[in-house]
Amino acid sequence: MYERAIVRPPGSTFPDGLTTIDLGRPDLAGARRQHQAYCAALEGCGLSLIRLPEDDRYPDSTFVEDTALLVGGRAILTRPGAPSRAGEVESIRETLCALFEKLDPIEEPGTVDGGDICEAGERVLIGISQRTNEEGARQLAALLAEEGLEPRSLDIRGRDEILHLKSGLSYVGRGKILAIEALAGHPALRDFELLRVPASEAYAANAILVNGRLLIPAGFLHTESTLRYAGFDVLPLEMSEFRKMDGGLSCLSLRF
Ligand code: CIR
Repeated sequence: MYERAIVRPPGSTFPDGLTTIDLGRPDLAGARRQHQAYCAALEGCGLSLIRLPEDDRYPDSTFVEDTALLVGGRAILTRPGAPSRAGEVESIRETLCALFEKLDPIEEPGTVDGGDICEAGERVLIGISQRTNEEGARQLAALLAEEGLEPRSLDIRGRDEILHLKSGLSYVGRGKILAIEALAGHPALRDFELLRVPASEAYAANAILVNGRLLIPAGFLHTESTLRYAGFDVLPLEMSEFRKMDGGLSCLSLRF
């Protein structure tokens, strides 16, 4: 069960952030409304929120997930792979220092984006991507092993359709992984039961399980009905403005 989450609303520079997707410029007011609804949904799932102030120095800083991994009572500070996002870790460090006794950094030349880390019970899937390099994955795996977790890596560098590992899969509890077809056969996903997301709904592969409710992006009806049929308590949320910036539901919070 999660008790808390760290969030940061999109600042006024949000539309200037990084993106690889051709869906147009995001509407800032719309993004802020969607962020408020996202926060309300987390609160509705019983979380109390730590709301960081907007940080206009970093257009992508609303995607707090990429800056840290909170696991086993410790915080691992990442080292984001995109140069424009490097300063975001400093921007959240003080908050994490106040919350966690142990802070471990990923060190140069390693790079890791939190979006490439998928916690899946006793296992942790690590995507080696355009943002997370092999050295970063190696350092992260060593820290996770100290916590008794089993790291498994997946090289997604050839998969241009996804920015991060979790753009293409999510752990949804009870041994189940929601994944796009392109990842579904990967050997690292052995022992998991797979729920497949069709290519036309690939964005819906990023979902978050929060205290028994499964938050999914709204508008992906096939995936939504598959999940409902499988017995999930599904809560769809509008994410259109974050999608334009390659962001999904998991990216918008650090839950612990
Ligand atoms: C970026 O390119 O870094 C941001 N525009 C999107 C980051 C999304 N984060 C995530 O998937 N964890």
